Amino acid sequence: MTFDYAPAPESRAVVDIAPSYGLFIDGEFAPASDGKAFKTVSPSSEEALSEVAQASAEDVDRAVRAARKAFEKWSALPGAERAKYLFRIARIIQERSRELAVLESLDNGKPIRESRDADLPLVAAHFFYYAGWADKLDHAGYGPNPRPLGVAGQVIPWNFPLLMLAWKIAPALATGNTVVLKPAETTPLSALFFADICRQAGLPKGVVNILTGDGSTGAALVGHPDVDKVAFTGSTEVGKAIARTVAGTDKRVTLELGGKAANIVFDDAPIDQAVEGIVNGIFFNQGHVCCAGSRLLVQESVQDELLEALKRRMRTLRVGDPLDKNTDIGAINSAEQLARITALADAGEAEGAERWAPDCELPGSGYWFAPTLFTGVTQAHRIAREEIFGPVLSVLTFRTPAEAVEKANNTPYGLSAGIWTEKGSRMLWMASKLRAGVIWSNTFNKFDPASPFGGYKESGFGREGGRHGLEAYLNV
Ligand code: TAP
Repeated sequence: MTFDYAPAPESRAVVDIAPSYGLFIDGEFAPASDGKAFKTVSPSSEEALSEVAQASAEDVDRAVRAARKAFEKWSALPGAERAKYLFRIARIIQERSRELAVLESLDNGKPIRESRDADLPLVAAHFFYYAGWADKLDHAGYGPNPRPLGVAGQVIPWNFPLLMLAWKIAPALATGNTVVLKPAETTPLSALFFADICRQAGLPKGVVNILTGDGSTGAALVGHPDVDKVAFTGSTEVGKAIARTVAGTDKRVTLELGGKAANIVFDDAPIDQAVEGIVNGIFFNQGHVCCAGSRLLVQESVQDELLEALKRRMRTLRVGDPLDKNTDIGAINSAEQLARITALADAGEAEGAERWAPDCELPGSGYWFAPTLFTGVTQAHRIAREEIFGPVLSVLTFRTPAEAVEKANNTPYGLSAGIWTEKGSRMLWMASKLRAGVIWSNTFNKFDPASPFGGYKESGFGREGGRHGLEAYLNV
């Protein structure tokens, strides 16, 4: 199937999606052992893009054995040799980034502007960054001769398919581990294209194995006795189930789970800049972001001014075709996720919060949700407590910094937070009080491969990114 996108001729790009894909095990694509397969659908059109294999427990076993066999040679390679492969992969990703960006937007529903300008550059940067570490592990602060763990079983979600893959695979390979990765059921394609990139880069067979499938494939991978390390990003619910599976085994585990971040605006904040940060915080990637600024905490004295400016800005947001470069908000990833967002937004209204959304026409087919704002939200409301993982913002107010801290921390999660103020001393004081792994000030959703990312409380444990991200894959 050939997709031609872009309204402007200069941005024309093409991606070829095969009608079907096998599992990528030991350097080869092969059908599932029991022949099972499922369709992956474009959320913006509901059209099937391709059919991918559904890995069985037997396939998981085959992939883990391939990774185990490859581990012997891969872990014995000098770091500088492993680095060459990672640099090569990073460069191929850059060369193929337009193709990959279109693919990601088709399979996930995210706007091409985001996949092109955010996801893909960050994916390449992650591989470049960890390539640089591969021959310097002795200097990472973990003492001489840190050793790889072995075979890493990695399970990732659908919100940033290729970026989550990069966060998992780049540090694992740099440190000498081999991997078996399962992408989310609704977004398998970019991981399969990545498998092709591994072949293009001449990566030795079995170092990277990609198993498409559903939760049962993930569960089989996590529970496989020969997996040494489990790395998971996804919901807190599944994260807890995985923690139970690995409890009492010698597997190492890192979990990156949900969030309910507070974006806190003080009365001295530059309002226009804060509005941009709020919009980016909750509407970037349709709000399918674990660190989304889904609770806006605004100081009471500027509430009216801020909300007026925010609504004005929200009226300019364009919802629609992910492949249109003018689109700000793309499609919701699946019918299931749309139903979840709809149910929580309805609960907000039923519990007495006031719902507002700009007039915007939504496309006829596909899964869509208008950018939505709730005011009059109390801490008891479900929309203030539960992760919505969609373009829905809950607005709460505060009077004093202490009250802001108390409300921001009043959540079982602790992944991220944002602070908008002119006062440096207040930024630092707030940052010391907020129980969140990542805190942005006068910006939001800023990522850098050199910076560790991870949560407090039910947002999980372990860090990805930066020097800290190496530790998750090393015996130190
Ligand atoms: P999940 O339903 O947890 O799915 C994540 C992955 O786990 C998918 O590949 C899924 O397969 C698989 N899975 C499902 N059940 C499993 C089981 N019993 N054992 C092992 N694997 C299993 O989450 P999601 O809906 O894809 O993603 C949304 C959630 O991820 C949100 O809560 C969000 O906050 C969180 N998230 C967190 C972060 C970080 S960095 N903290 C980043 C992104 C997303 P299927 O696709 O077949 O269900």
